[in-house]
Amino acid sequence: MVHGNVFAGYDWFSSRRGGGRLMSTNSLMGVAWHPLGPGELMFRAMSSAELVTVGTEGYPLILQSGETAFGKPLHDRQHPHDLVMELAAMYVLPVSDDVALQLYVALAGEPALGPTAFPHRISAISDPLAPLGHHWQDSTHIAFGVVTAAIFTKTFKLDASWFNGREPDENRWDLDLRVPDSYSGRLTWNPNASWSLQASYGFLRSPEPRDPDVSLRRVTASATHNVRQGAKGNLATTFVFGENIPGEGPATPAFLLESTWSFDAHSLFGRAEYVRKTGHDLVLPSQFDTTSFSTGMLSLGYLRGFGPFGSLAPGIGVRGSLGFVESGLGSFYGTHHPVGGMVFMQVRPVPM
Ligand SMILES: [Cu+2]
Repeated sequence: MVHGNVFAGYDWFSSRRGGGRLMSTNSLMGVAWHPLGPGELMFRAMSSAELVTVGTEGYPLILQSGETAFGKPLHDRQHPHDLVMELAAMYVLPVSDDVALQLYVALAGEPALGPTAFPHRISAISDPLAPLGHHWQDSTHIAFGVVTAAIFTKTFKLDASWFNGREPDENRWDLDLRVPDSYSGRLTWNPNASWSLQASYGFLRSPEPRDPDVSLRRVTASATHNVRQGAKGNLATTFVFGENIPGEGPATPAFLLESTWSFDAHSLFGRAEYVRKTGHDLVLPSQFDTTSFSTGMLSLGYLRGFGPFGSLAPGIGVRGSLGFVESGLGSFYGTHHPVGGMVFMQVRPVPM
């Protein structure tokens, strides 16, 4: 199976910390599987060209935080994803009609922590930009060194990981392997065909290279709802809560609600977020390092699809956003309501 999603367009945000540029967010994924012994062996690979099409400095996304560029922490920009997003093998072994075991080993891949990461979510499939809570909710989706063991039934899954909790560095073409030093556990419940819920906990040792002595605990919970509407319609919605509890400084929560509604050639999508970020996260002067601030963003977009042409479904879209910056932060942004806009093209495979 091959899957991918490519966006290209002009991305712009207002305010002192904003900016605009042409960029492309993208990913390509391949999965192959084969019976082996009493179970099934699967290989997964996922790659992104963002190291070239976004570049080291990231793309403008006001209030965003996380990872580094040119030796400095990034702020108000979203980092590119690594060339190798996933390189993993997985073995699934049924032990009865209802229960199976799973072992996942990845040079690059995701541990059992957080919801389905945003590049894989149907509720975000038409949105070219990352959520502000990425580093509170699903940023571990690229970890360099992961071992996960799982037991699952038709409705429940319990998985636990031992992994490298260090964020990817700014050299996006290599694998930043280290001895695994972090762990996580997750319980997922799919009560019926429409709902998927998970809760997870992780301990990330030394996630940020600029603060090697600071470790982080992360708690997440999420709910995803998906419903088909007629032959060509679909409504997918995700709610995510994530909280970072660092060894030093205040704990900060992040809430996200996003939805994509597709009908015939049209898609409407939206995202609402509230995240508390510290002065350290937003790279303010050091006296604000342990002060946390309320930030938020409302985004709405529309995508018009064309074709399909063979197995590819191109489209043209627009996206607008309105940010919320609390009063203590206003002087750094020069506004309490930064706005953003994007016009873009998308190419993805036709839905199965
Ligand atoms: Cu990411």
